[in-house]
Formats: sequence, structure tokens, C-alpha cells
Amino acid sequence: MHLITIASGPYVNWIPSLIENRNNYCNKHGYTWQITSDVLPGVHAAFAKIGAILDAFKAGHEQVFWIDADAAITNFEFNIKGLAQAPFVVSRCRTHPICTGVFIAQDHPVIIDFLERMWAEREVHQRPPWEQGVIIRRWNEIAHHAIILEKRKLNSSSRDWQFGDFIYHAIGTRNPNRKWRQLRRWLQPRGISPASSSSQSSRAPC
Ligand SMILES: [Mn+2]
Repeated sequence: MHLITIASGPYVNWIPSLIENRNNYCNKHGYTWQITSDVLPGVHAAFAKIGAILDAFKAGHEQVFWIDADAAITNFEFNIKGLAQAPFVVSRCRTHPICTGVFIAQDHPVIIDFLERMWAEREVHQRPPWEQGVIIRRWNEIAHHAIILEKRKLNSSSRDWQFGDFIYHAIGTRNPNRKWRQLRRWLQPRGISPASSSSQSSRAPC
């Protein structure tokens, strides 16, 4: 399993905390990880995940665990491998059929073909909801190779996160500073990394 997060633009301020969060988890379970800041010009970071995942497959990784930069692992004991029971594993979302902020993708011909076609069209998918919208619209192309989990199994948020859940995903705002405050407010009192310093928070642009 290879974990990938893209932290570009305002999210570069979060990188020290993201490294701590991802590294602690992956060390525990023997997984590899990368946090990437580089995205191609004209490609939104949300869509850039598609290219980063394809690159990881080309580099020989068989299973990729994608986590957005605005999501933190909050249960280090939970082993994501137990959920990797289909080539594509994602969770439900409160407001959409799925949320592509956290998912598992496997080096499977159907998934690679699906992602490669999306990536080839990247210039036309540079508006919200970016890659999530494309995957929802074309879901029938991968449905037979995909599992949609109940939301909190993979992707809890401020509306439903409970102690013991695997992931906290700061949703409900596109403002990075607000997302960061959301993560701090929920996780710090519970002693969960990433715990930001106030300087990091103040450096994030509004
Ligand atoms: Mn997100």
C-alpha cells in the first residue's frame, strides 16, 4: 500500500503536520507514502491526484491509498488494507453519491484505463467538483470493480466523526484556513496529530 497526498498552494503550510500524520501511520503498518507539492500548471490540486496515482502505478505500486491534504488519519491502529477488497474503494458522502477525498485504487486494467482517460481530458475538468464529478458521472464504467463503503468506515467529517474513526476530513468549506481550524479544533483536544502551531494557521491565506 502506497499513501499519497498532494499539498500544494496554501496547503504547503500543512506539510510538516501531514508528514507526521502520514509517516506515523505508514511506519506502523509498513506502508510507503509520498506528499507531493508539484502540480502541472493549469491543473487543480484536486484533479492532480489522478496523475499522481497513475505515476505511482507506473512506479510499481499496486495499491494506492489516496488522502486529501484536508484529511487526517485519526486511528493509527486501523489497517486500511482490510478495506482494499476491490480495485476501487471509496465511501459515501453526505451530499454526493461518493466522496473522492479518500479512496483506495488498485493497479487493475479497468481502473488504470478509467484514470488514464480522465487524465487525458484534464484540461476540461478544471472546475468544481473536479475529479469527483467526473468519477460520479462515469461511475458505471467502474461499478463492477468498485465498492462504496458507509461513510464513517473511510471518510468521517465534522458532521459525523467519532473517536475511533479512521479519518477526519475537513469539509464544508473550501477555505484552507477554516479547514485547518476545523482540524485543530477537533483533533487537538483529543491528542491526535496533526496538531498545528498557531504560526502555521496564521500563514495560511484566507
Ligand atoms: Mn478534501
